[in-house]
Amino acid sequence: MKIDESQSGNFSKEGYMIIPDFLDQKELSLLRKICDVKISDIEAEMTKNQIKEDRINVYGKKYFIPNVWKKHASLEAMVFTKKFADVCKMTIGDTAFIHNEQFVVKMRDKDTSFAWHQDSGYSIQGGASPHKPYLTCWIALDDMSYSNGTISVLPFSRSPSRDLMTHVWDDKLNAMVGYNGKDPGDLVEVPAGTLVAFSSFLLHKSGSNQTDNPRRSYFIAFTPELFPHSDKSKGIYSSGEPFIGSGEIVR
Ligand SMILES: O=C(O)CCC(=O)C(=O)O
Repeated sequence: MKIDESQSGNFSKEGYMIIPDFLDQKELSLLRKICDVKISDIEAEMTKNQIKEDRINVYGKKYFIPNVWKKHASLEAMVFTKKFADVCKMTIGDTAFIHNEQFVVKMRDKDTSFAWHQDSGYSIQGGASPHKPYLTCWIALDDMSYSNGTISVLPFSRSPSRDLMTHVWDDKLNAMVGYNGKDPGDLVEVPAGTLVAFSSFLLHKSGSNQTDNPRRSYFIAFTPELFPHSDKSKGIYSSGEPFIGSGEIVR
């Protein structure tokens, strides 16, 4: 994996950077395998309980699978590595905590798109207090294209703001919406193993999967500070495990 200055420059200027071949074949296979086992477990549980929907999971259509690294030593070992630390250092600095983590899986379905949003917009909706931007690492586990619902980004230079923006809940879209402008954004069509590292203040969206293959991504976010809920009595909003301190991996 190589991160050069133009990539980190793009992060500070435009809010994101793309790192090809971030995962090697072994890491890619590991993540795909863990993801597929989790999908089978969720489907088996839903079948047992005779339900088609469980929170935001919809049987055969979309799955959000959080906090997996905590249960898989091999995944934890893959996350707590120099390359994730390097990405954090180049983007949010020498201190980083895990903010959240999940697999996002979309099967063929027209309702698997996400409207324009900043990840921090969802954090605020979820009860977080205003915070410094954190880093989202979105990793393609399958080749990503328009057809299978890849993400699009709206670079900072074309965005109405580089700061936290007001999001509005849209009942029809069943989503938070942070941008209604005309810019279609830049489609991110990348091969499996690519990392798209972006600021939680970067507007992005994603399409629906119109293919017959699952579209899997792995998402892990790192925050430079532990920020609280806006209701302070609820404590820290982030997942919160220390990742790097003074530039060094904490464990
Ligand atoms: O389609 C995806 O994987 C991206 C979803 C997304 O935008 C998000 O989880 O913030």
